[in-house]
Amino acid sequence: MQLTKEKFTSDFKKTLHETYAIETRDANNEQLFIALAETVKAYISASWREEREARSLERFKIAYYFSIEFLPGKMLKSNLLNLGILETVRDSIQSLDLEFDEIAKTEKDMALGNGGLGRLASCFMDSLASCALPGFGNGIRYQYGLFKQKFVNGYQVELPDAWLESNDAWEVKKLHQAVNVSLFGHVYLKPVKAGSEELVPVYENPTIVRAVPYDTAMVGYQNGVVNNLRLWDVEIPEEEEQNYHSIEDRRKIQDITSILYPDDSTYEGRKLRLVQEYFFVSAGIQSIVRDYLTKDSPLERFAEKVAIHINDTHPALSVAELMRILVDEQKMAWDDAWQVTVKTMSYTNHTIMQEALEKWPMDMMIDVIPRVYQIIAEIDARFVKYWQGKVAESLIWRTKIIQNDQVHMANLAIIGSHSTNGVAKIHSDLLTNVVLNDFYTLYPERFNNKTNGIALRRWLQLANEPLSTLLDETIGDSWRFDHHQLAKLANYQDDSLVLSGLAAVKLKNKARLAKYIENTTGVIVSPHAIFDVQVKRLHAYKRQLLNLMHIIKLYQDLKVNPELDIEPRVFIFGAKAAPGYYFAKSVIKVINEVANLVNHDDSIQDKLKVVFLENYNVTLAEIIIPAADVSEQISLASKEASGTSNMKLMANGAITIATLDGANIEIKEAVGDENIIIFGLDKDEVYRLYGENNYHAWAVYNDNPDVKRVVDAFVDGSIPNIHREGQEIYDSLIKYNDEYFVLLDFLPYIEAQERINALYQDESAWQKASLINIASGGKFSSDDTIKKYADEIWHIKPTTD
Ligand code: 26Q
Repeated sequence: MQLTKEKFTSDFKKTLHETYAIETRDANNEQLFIALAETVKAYISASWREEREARSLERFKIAYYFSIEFLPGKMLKSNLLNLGILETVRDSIQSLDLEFDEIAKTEKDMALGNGGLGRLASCFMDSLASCALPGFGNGIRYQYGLFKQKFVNGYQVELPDAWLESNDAWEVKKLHQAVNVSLFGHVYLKPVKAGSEELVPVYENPTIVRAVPYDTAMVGYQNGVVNNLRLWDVEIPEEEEQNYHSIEDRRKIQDITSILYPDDSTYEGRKLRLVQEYFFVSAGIQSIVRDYLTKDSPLERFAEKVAIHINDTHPALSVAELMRILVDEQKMAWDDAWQVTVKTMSYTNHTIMQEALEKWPMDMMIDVIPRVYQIIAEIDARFVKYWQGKVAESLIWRTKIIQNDQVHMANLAIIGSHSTNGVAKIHSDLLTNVVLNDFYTLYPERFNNKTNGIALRRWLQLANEPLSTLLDETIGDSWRFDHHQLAKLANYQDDSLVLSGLAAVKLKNKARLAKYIENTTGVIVSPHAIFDVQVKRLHAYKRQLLNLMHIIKLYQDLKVNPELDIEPRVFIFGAKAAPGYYFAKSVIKVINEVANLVNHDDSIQDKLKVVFLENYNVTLAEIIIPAADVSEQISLASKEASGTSNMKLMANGAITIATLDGANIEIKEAVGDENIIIFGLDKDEVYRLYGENNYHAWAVYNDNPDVKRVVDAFVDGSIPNIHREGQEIYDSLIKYNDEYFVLLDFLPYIEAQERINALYQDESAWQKASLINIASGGKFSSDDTIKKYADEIWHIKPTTD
């Protein structure tokens, strides 16, 4: 948009007067932020309205991205960047003698997600708008986002994240677009009239709640497009007020949108979670159908105008809910409704971990959503009938939706949609060849891969301004619009000026992180040391433990030989553990205690520092990632579906040390073997080990003194201040036979770390590798990913074409 500094300054002052009746000099940063956000929101709203009108007239096909998590982080800078007014606003604020960055910092992170899956949804929201694609988000407006993490005595403690306390500056409540959602009670079918064959469902004693949408604008990158993220809040409907007398009754309703479940990669079959899933699915689909019905098109053609995407199985009830609305409410014949539903729905799988696959007890479903359960049972019965006689009976029993009184949500999503995709090549291959092979036999045409991507606008332009400026100076600024242009940087791989420029940028980012580390932990680190980063949720399969064991080994080696020739390194961790995940919490505690030990030991001459930063979130990621030299992507091969921090880190010039897992494999293809450090078992070896069933962790431990010395450190008292945690880790490796083959990959990992050390010591070789990584970052832009979803799955087109 066009905006002069003067116009902005006057709009901003006016908002401040109207909101708080104060002058800029009397306002605190929170007030300044709200006024700033309100001013910007007014600019956005104008295009938002125009956009809606234009779209409803032309009736583009729209994709709705249903996700139980969104993780946008802060939105001020990204909105300003995308509106094209970041510099103007910065200038204006500076001229008012205010600190723009300090004001921006007061915005609360919108953390309505756990990790990769939620952040991916938000990168996709940015890319949809930036590619002018009509794609809208649908989710839950949680009162509390993901818990805030604190360390007390080295232990993780969880605190509530009341992000709405100072009100979300960006949302707009749309009361008039509220819908009712029906839960619990009983349902039976009765003939429409006596003697009729046609049956209608009769609901007895349902609990009716009101779903109220809050819309947040998703601004496209300098293209005038504004999409919508619709999050649903729960209220008690006015007409039901008389049924809710006690605070307890009201609380039960409010609970529906109160908290985000803090689990990641595990399935927790809690009733409230099922209620949440149905709540946002039903509200979303009702509002889509209602919109559609205002445009007098027959429902048979619904899928020509609407695509609904199921982000992991959490919104898989969409299949049954759309069937319910079409059949029960719109009186469509079952077979016609089924055709429409399958054409409308598509599904992404984000994990192959068995313990993450959602299965709901039949009884719980009958209790919470009785009519929807009946519909799922009918879908299942028809599925069985359809395949009988066509394929082996055993195959049908393995793929049906309801098995042993449990509803398998992935089965529902696959059977009820026309597309199932994995999130990296290896992951999609494992789905078709192993995990979902039975479904692949039934529906080979439904399976495809869509490798994840990241919003480079946030992860490069916003998070790494020094690098962005250097890129502008070196290759021009076209990369800001077309990420493939980043490849031009490769032409400068032997240009010593560019290489030293990159080194200077990295040093600057590391100095900023060093300051943050000192301010938050008191630990002083040198920006000249290697910054070795592992940031992601804490999970056994991601193997933070392997990283820790390398640190312990370095420490032991330095104690024996303080003159050991290693580059000084700072190991930086950021990770939250699910509150009930004891093993993960023990790993955090032990890392913190190793940090304590190492950071206070003068004898190792600052060659080793360890910091575990509290409360890893989007904002912290924006500080850590640009400062990383080394990116740790060390999951057990086959376990990490894709990973996305791997992409963010390489695009910011970090060298990846990785197993052949997830998107690491595609990063290796993009940067070339010499610009990434690969080690460890590959997926075939892992599967072979599973098949042979003769892995003996104890033997690896016992036969190898290097392994033994490190593992013993968990129990022999050499790490002070740990209690049962050391024993728990020891037992996971030795007593429970090392489920994630940490010991098998340990020595290859040490050797790979030695390659990292040697490469870093060759400064120009390191810089060159770093440059090639940045130049290859464009291949992981979520713009490309989302265009493939648009073309190949949703069949939606840019509105600007
Ligand atoms: C399920 C039931 C009850 C409560 C919570 C959950 C739950 C919540 C979140 C289960 C799983 C998740 C999140 C999964 C996730 O983030 N997966 C990651 O998705 C990324 C984006 O595709 C991939 O890059 C990662 O590899 C994958 O681990």
